[in-house]
Amino acid sequence: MALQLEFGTVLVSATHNPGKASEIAALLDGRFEVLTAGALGLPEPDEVEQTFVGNAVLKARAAADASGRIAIADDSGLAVAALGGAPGVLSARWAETPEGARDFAFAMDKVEQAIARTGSADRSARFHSALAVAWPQGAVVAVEGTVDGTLVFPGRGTRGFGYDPIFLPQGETETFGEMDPARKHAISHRAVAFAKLRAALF
Ligand code: ITT
Repeated sequence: MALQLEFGTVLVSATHNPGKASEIAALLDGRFEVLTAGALGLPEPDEVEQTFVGNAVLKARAAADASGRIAIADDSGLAVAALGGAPGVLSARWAETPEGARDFAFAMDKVEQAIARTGSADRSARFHSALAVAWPQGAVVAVEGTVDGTLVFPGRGTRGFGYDPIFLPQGETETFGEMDPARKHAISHRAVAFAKLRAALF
């Protein structure tokens, strides 16, 4: 039987990241009734996989099995060419300060300093988003989207979240931190992944 998502289905959004949660809600665009993992009090599983798809599947599976409902999860991050793809799946971890807080100004500085240490002039980077939909105790479907761009230092703009201020997508004049959210939703790694998911499931 083909896996399908009917409009109006109740979906659990497995993310605990508010920036991502609002982007996923915008992409789902009122088609589904969305419950959040936070509101349901679901635990955050350890992200132990080495790939975006592996971690997205792990998070969707955990949320679906714990809630008994179909769940959608995103695992994403920034891969910097001069750093051999880092921070990659560790993008959230690079934002952890010695005091245990999450601080993306700190993470963006860390990226800038790490690139400077390589001596490379290459500022190219790629955002990845893997989206996974899991049925409780059942199937899972995963897709991945990417967007290429250039890093700019210092970062620009206060919109979006995470590494958005330093990411200038190819062919654009504004960073993800500057551009209208609707524009980001049209071209982002998450939008590319979502289009694949829609083709597979809706
Ligand atoms: P969940 O696991 O609860 O979904 P998380 O923030 O821990 O939330 P990830 O492990 O996937 O999620 O971490 C990815 C990090 O990469 C995330 O914290 C962001 O800072 C960054 N990131 C992902 N997508 C981004 C985007 O569209 N714009 C800017 N930064 C992004």
